[in-house]
Amino acid sequence: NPQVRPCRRRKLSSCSSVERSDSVTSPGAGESRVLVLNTGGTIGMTLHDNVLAPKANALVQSLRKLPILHDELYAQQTSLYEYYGSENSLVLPLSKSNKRIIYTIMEYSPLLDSSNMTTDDWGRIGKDIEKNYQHYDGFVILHGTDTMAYTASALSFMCEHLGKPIVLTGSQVPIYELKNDGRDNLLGALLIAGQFVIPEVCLYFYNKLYRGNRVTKVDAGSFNAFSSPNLAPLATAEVDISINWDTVWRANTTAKFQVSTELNRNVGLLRLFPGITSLSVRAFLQPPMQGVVLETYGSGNAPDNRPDLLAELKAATDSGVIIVNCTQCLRGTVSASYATGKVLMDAGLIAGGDMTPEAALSKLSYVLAKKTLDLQAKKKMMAQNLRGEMNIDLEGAKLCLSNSRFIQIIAKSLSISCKEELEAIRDALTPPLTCAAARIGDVDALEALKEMGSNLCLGDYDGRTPLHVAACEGHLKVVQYLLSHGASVYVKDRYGDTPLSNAVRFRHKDVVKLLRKTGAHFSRDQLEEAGTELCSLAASGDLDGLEIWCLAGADLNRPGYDGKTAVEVAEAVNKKEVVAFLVQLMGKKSMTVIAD
Ligand code: ASN
Repeated sequence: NPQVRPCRRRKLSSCSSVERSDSVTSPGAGESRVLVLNTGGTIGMTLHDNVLAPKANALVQSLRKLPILHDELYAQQTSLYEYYGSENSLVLPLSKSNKRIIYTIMEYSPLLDSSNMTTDDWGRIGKDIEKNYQHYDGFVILHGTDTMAYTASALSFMCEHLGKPIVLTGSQVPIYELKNDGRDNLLGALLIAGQFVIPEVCLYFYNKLYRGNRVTKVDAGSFNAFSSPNLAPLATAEVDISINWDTVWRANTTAKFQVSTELNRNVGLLRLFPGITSLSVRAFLQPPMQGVVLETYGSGNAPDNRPDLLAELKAATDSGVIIVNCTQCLRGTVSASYATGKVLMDAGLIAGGDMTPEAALSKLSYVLAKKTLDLQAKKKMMAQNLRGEMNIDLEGAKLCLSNSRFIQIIAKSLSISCKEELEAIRDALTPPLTCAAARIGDVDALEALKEMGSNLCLGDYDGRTPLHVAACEGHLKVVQYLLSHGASVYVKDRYGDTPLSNAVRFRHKDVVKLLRKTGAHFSRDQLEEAGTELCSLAASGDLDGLEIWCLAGADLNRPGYDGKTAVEVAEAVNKKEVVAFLVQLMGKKSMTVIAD
């Protein structure tokens, strides 16, 4: 019952100035919500009989006592526990950018050492994110380091049309020990997931944020345990958090987020070594095997003087097994530059580019499970860059300074020569130009700016992106264009507004519909406050306003501040046409829910 839920905002504003401490957020400062899925790993382990094993129901209690990871005073003053109905919600101290990150920990049972994880565990994580997607701004997954690169890769493929950050992290030393890396890793992951709309499955470790499907564990003992050999980090968190927005992958879609938990288990990794017998290769490739990552030498080479071996590989690809060629080297890509590499292409292998074996394996598992695709389509998909897991020619897909003639000309006239200054000019000029184009509905201008290398997702000094502007103006075509070029429906401007709230405010129904289709939604607080807004629209007979709020996802039965619903208010003021309209809207809505 929404009536009995304590209202945190009212409580906060009713604090006297004496009660208020510096740690209480100033009015208008944003709050964001992060869901932490604790799956296990060293971060929450303790010693039992001299070996480390996960300890259940201990993490939240221990975090509560750490001031850098929980602000108890703020929690008390804002009735945090009552509001979220659980003791598992914690709040970080105010961030540098004046943000409060409230995080809720969902602990798995049993907690696992990641060496014990299977594809079923990936499915569970995926489902939990899907279930809670609308309620949180970002997600952190606490996970053991041993198989974190596999889980991160798998989730990157399973999460289709992702629009919010998912950050995996863990530690090499338990958080309960005096000197550990768990606190820093958790804090960094929360700050990123709660403050930046990076629509990727990422891995955060030792001050760096990596694309999840690019990492591999390279050190069993050091805090610096992961490497992303073929892609620079997406962000570094040192004195400040600095995001490399040019590298961030974008979904380019108007489709809603969904998680595909279907995975094919008949996949495997086979590493070539000098003298490998054709017998063991044949045994490995036997049914039910359907997909194999062959880890080859150097730039994708195998012996070209071993017809026995090549015949086994060819027989397998002829019978429908997909074999992907990845290099054993930590860094670099496969290419058919040697005769010893070309023979593998002739045997029907697919070039895996610079994919890590972890990424190639989980991609195979994801692609092979696609029931609607035939073998040819699956092979084609394996060769495509689905989530930034392999390098392709990035022209046009990435902001590229060398392409940006317009910005270069300006830089030249200002006598600017170094890369950093050039980038600063580009970042300063891009948002006003793209926002101006969005304001007048000029898709061609946006296209031209994009061709020149401009990132259409950057926000201006108020954090307003071209999508916010187009949503205000009701330019449906521009909204469509921006969404299919990577714009995010979840970005909030400095006032906390999303493109959806802008489109509702200016009543652009078609834009609201398209944003909703893409997965945009109001926050929990906005939905709770919608009751009062609906009542006032009902009282003034504003049918148009009621319809747009309904399209935007408001619950027409939600009561206003005095406990009355919009229908009751309309009845009280004798607005029969409003009552009829609301009843009709509610009927339509329940029908679409059934159809969905
Ligand atoms: N064995 C542990 C795990 O993967 C290692 C760690 O988390 N550092 O769960």
